Amino acid sequence: PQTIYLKDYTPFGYRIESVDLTFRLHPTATRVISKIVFAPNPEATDKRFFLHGEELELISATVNGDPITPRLVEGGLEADVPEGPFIWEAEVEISPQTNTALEGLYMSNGMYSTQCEAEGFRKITYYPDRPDVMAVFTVRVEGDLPVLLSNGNPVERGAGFAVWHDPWPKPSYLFALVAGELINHPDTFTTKSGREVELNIWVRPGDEDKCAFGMEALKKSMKWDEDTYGREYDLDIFNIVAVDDFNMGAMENKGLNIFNSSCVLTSKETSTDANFERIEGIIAHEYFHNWTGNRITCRDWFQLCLKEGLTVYRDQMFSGDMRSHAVKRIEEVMILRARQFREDNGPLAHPVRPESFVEINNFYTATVYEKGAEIIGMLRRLIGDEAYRKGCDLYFDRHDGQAVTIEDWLKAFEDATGRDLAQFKQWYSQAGTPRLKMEESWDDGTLTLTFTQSTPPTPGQSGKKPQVIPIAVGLISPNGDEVVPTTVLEMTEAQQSFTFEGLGARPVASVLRDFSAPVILEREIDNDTRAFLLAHDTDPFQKWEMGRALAKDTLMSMIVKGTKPSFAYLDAIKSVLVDDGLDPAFRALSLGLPAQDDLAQSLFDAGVTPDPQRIFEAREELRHLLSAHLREVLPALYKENETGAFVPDAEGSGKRSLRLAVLSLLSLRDEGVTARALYKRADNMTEQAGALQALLSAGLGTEELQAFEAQWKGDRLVMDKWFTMQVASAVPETAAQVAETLSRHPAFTNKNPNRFRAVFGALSANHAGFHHESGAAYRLLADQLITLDAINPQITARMSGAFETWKRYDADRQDMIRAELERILATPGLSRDTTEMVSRILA
Ligand code: BAL
Ligand code: ZN
Repeated sequence: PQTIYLKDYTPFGYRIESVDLTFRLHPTATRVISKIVFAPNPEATDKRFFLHGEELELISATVNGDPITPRLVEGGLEADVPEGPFIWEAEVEISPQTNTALEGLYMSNGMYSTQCEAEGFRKITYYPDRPDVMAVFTVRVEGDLPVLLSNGNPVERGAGFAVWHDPWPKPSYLFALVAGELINHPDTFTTKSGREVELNIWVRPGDEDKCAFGMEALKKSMKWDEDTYGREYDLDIFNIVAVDDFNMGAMENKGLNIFNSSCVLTSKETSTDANFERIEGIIAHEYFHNWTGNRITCRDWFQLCLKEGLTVYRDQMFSGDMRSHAVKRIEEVMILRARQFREDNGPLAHPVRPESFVEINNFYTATVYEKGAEIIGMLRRLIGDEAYRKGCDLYFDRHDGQAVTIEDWLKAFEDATGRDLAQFKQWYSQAGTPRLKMEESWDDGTLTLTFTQSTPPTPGQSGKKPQVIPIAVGLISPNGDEVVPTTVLEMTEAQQSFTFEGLGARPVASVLRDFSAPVILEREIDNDTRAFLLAHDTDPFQKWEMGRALAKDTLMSMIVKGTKPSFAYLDAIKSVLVDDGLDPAFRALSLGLPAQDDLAQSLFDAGVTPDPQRIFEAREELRHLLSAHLREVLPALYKENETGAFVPDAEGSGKRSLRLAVLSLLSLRDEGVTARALYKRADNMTEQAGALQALLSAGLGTEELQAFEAQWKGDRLVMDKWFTMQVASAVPETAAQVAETLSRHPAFTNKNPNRFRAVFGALSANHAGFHHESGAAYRLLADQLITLDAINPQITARMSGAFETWKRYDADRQDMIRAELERILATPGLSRDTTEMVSRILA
């Protein structure tokens, strides 16, 4: 397969003045008729007329009405065209029914749906399928179905057809079409300039009572973007559609967002608090793309973080405003460390703006999304809120309607602030997580903090340069008072010292508050100091971080030295847990233990080969000890945090998360009596699934698992939870067997990405089960990926990331994983997606 390089970018030789598409829908023989007005692009030197096209049957083509025979070449066609403007017309045939890759136009449960980002439009018709070619589309959809949707505003509707016109120029990856028997949940929103917008959430019949929360989230998002960024919606209508078979979470097509049904449908009976929170964030994310992605898009796919990092940052701020910034930040950092730091530590590490790719679908990564968002957060922290808004406004004014680059984004901030961002820009080009070492010295009222930064080598990048690192610091005096409030230190050199003068007694430094930069902080700190900060820090993130560090230190000593957990940790956690002044959601997060995967990486970093079984056992041992140490407070906490009627807001979900964390520990002591009672009584999925999980993690719950299946066998989304819970809670020696058995369950299918992930995503996330010494899970996953690749390359490639950490483990495990990766790679006809991923992991 061909490698594409950022440095090779050249503009397309033609501009598009208009696109007219007609779709004659048929499950196996859809006709797509295109009429495109091209004109030479004066900014381009390469005038080759090449249109992308894959898996298309060309029926006919004309230029200015004259039939032509284009040259079919790899990945598309070429034709000789006139020097001036001309009209290209073509008719192709495609087969949505057999499109199991879920890219282009496909069918899901009898409805037609599209997914074009990144390069799916070329499976619909011949077109310059690149984001820098923006055009105005008119689309006629013909089909004997009640609902026929496309982008933009509705123009005409008749028996068996509908016409849509999108007045805003857009790249082909934002094209969308949906057709089927759908029911809408309607509403309206009046924009700040007084325009009324029709809003619809379209779902399959039977799901119409699961749209109300999503609709509220959409309206809140629209209002928030007006209030916070001054950005208003720009069409007469905004449609959201729920689709069961969907590779991603959702897609921001202009005026017609398409969602994985798991990311939009809610009801208290079927969705957990975590689902509600995530759905609110995803609806906001896709809506926010209207400005950050759609009106201003990416020049090429190397700039993906331009829209994704920024839009993730925007949805994070929105969720913080809707709920709790403190809790949200802790959750973000947990995700960043679990996914992005993991990626940065292994063979798949890449810069936020990669320099080359074989298959762009492989770069929708935690690095592009989550680290991309962290960069925006650092920029804002360095320049301040006002300058951030000024820079954003300039960016929107300057580039509306354009396809741009990271350079354009940063230039807007340089011009708005007068600041040089040349060094800051390295965050986009340098891969790897910086290590930030801190040393302290105290001299007669002056505290000096000396920081040294270094970034380990990553594939293709050996020598790393110093980055700009905003380090938020506060100082706490020995009596627990904050003597220096949060101050942002701006580090730019490899080593740098900062002093705080005029201090009375030697304070304790609270460093990297609010996780002000995506780095790994290394400092000499004992458990008493951690416990002190856990008790006194005013920064919620650092407070949580200290509890987490205590837990990690405790577990690491248990694993490496076989020690018993320290009372420092157990007592400190107890104090947090019973502190009524703290948010219950925060207390629940503090009770959580570091993940096994996180411990494995920390052991590896400390020069110890991680033993997955030992990690699992130590964590279980600590859970039992916590349960014993907290036995007097658990029943009361369980009782106090009962909520009344279910409301999926921050307050209710916070109390339920604490209550369920407590229940999980209680279940280790009361043989599941409390959890069984909750299971029977629960009127919402948060508590029903939470009770079942508590039982399963105590080795109980067989009957409830059966009852759950009987109750929910008709609900695909709830059944995904049923599949996941069993694999996630399986003990190491049975995890592969449980997943294998479930893969033969009549409700299992590898054609539905949610269901495949429910079983095999859960298997790779069950650390000790996946890495069991038998190698059974490695073999099972490889078997499944080999089969899935012929069906859905995107999901196969993504799931192969389960093996990315293989070099952490012992020689036997490495040999077994290498053999499975080589077996996958040797599969005849393996997709470009999977070939690239597996090759990178093996390299
Ligand atoms: N653009 C792909 C889906 C998303 O990030 O919104
Ligand atoms: Zn996005």
